[in-house]
Amino acid sequence: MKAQETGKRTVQTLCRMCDDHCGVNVHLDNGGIVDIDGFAEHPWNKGRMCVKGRAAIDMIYAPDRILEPMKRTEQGWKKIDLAEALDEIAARLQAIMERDGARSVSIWKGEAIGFAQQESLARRFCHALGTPNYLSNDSECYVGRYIGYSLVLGGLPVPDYANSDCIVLWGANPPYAHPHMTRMIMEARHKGARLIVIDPRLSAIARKADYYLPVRPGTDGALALGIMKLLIEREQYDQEFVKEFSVGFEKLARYTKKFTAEFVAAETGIDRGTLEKVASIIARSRPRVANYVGNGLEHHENGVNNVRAVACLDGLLGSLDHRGGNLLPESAGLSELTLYDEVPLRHLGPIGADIYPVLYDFRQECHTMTAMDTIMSGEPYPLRAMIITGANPVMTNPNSRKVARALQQLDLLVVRDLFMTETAELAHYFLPAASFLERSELHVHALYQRINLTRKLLSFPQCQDEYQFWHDLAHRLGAGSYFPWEDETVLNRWLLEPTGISLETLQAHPEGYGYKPVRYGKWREVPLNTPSQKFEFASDYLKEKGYPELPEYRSPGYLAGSSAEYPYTLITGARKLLYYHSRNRNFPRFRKAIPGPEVEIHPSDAEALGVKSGETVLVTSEIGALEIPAAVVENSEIIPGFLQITHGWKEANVNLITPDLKNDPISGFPLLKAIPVRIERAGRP
Ligand SMILES: Nc1nc2c(c(=O)[nH]1)N[C@H]1C(S)=C(S)[C@@H](COP(=O)(O)OP(=O)(O)OC[C@H]3O[C@@H](n4cnc5c(=O)[nH]c(N)nc54)[C@H](O)[C@@H]3O)O[C@H]1N2
Ligand SMILES: Nc1nc2c(c(=O)[nH]1)N[C@H]1C(S)=C(S)[C@@H](COP(=O)(O)OP(=O)(O)OC[C@H]3O[C@@H](n4cnc5c(=O)[nH]c(N)nc54)[C@H](O)[C@@H]3O)O[C@H]1N2
Ligand code: SF4
Ligand SMILES: [Mo]
Repeated sequence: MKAQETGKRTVQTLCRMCDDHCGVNVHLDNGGIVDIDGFAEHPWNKGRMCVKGRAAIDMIYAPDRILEPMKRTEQGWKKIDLAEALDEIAARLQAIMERDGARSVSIWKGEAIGFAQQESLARRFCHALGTPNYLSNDSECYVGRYIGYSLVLGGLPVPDYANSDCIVLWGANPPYAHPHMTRMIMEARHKGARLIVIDPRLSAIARKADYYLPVRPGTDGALALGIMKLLIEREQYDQEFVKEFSVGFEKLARYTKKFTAEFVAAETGIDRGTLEKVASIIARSRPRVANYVGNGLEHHENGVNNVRAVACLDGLLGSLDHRGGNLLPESAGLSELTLYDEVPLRHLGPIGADIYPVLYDFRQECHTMTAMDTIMSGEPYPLRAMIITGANPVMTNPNSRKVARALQQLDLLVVRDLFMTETAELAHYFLPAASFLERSELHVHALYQRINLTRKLLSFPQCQDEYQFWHDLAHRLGAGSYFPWEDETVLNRWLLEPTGISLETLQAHPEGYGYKPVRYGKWREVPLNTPSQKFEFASDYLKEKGYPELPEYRSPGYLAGSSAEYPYTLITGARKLLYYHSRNRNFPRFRKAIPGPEVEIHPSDAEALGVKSGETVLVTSEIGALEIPAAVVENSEIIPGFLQITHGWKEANVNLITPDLKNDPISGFPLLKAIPVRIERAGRP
């Protein structure tokens, strides 16, 4: 690394080794980072850090990090000068667009570019080219929840755990996935809040719960409707809110009648006693009930409707925007980088918008798995080029074999990453990206309505930040006017303009600067962002599109028709503390702690199969088979008949066996958490 300075200094910024964005002190010596610890004044983490955050040093200085652009040739990878690489990429894009039109080019941003600003830059580049084909990890993450909640109440709320009397976690495991959310939950518990955890696995957070409901995957909608039936029958709901601020209540109330305790138990596996107890606790705690939905609900064929059912609870309980309930944060009002309002792109036929119109309506984003089919079929039009930044879809998208096959057929694939990933190996050009400590951007902590400026602390000569990359490429393509700002600092000033907050103010407030005080009950003054401007228990918009207007429950496939060929059900993607999707496997100390992939299996199933921990088994789904060591878990850790495999391991990539065609019809989300499989011994290790 080129030392840019001498002496020691400490800078406060945000960690982005995960999406929690904790405040951190970064200690530098002679321009190199020597230590990172928690920043005590940041309200989110209050000085604490997790082990992944400290490993930012392992990532930035990893021996296998690639710091120079590379071009794939017949003889293998060759180093190439950055300007030359950008010239060649621009020329090839130009040629592809001249032949097949701008929409033959697509952009894919991944989870590592999870700052809103970086996503917006990638989207803006689509506008610069005139292609509607923006793809992202979000079409298998978060958007299912976003759509579900937005349909009901006009946005995705954030739980006000700290002031809650009852916290209900639906398919989420904060100790591993959002460590500092756990702190708030535990503080609330300390003050007397009840914690209810709904999860087919006895997860780390489930172990701390007052009530743990081992629900069958994909059946949360039935549980939520069963709870609502009891609340409505007992008139334990917010009648004023329902009368004044909602639509569709009568229809929902009629629909819930089907969700008797017997029906709910048959679907979910949760007995009458537990259902009634949990409904009573929730009723007693209203409106200070914080329902939080994690990834567990959206990776199902009926994901959005299950999320909608849970979202309806916020209206019934009066907890929407109530202290201790679920808050709808106000926006920071930054300048808008995306241009969809000025120049709509829908008429250009975004990939997948015909099959999943709701996904496009709500997110202006294409459907990644349909894009794979489009690349291979050329239908409805050719998709020839792709730029991927901050994603590793060959590991993280369902049916990985298809993803790899499709990406290999592109005329041009450019990957921006820090490492030579399974996806980057297929690229024509590898461009080294600047990590989060090598760029400066704005981040909003919605819960506190505070804005932070992250600090650029070091740089490597050929590793461009996201802004510089899009800027330089757009300028080469004659679309420089879309990226007029000289660098990311000038861009940050422009973004801040409408807020009246200066960059200097943010620099002086590393703990974040409040842009608006948090207000409760805003819906009394400001209409909700739904078509009726009210809380929608039933949705005319969905009905018009041919979907159920109510959050209708459908039995998951494995329950509706259990199969002799695939008698087990596979859950995937439960987070491990140390690993982040396909990331962090190259940190030796992490490898030592969690050395490899495993399939988690209940002891009674293991016994029936004659399988012991550590033994290799074969897990087979409709689309493929995977050899993987077994981990026999404790008795109550998973429901018998269910298995769990975490994604991101190239040694046993579970997405080789996850299907890409069994999707939620509303969001297009893949079925990743209830896949029919069989499991058998594959011989001794
Ligand atoms: N360490 C680490 N942290 C991460 C990530 C990571 O890869 N590693 N990824 C980040 C990202 S992008 C995301 S989206 C978040 C996800 O954050 P979370 O949603 O909290 O993710 P998980 O830890 O997998 O928790 C999901 C839980 O849902 C359960 N589950 C599966 N199916 C069902 C179901 O049908 N119903 C119910 N009720 N539960 C079900 C699983 O058993 C699992 O315990 O994590 C973020 N944080
Ligand atoms: N089976 C199964 N599959 C899943 C899930 C599941 O639960 N089950 N969960 C899904 C979810 S929720 C998500 S969000 C997706 C995530 O899927 P992806 O978006 O593909 O996430 P990663 O695998 O973490 O890939 C991120 C890449 O960005 C690189 N990177 C790190 N920092 C930077 C940076 O600053 N700039 C750039 N340009 N690159 C950087 C990393 O090295 C890494 O290769 O995975 C999904 N896949
Ligand atoms: S939870 Fe850990 S990895 Fe995530 S932002 Fe905080 S310190 Fe970083
Ligand atoms: Mo995600």
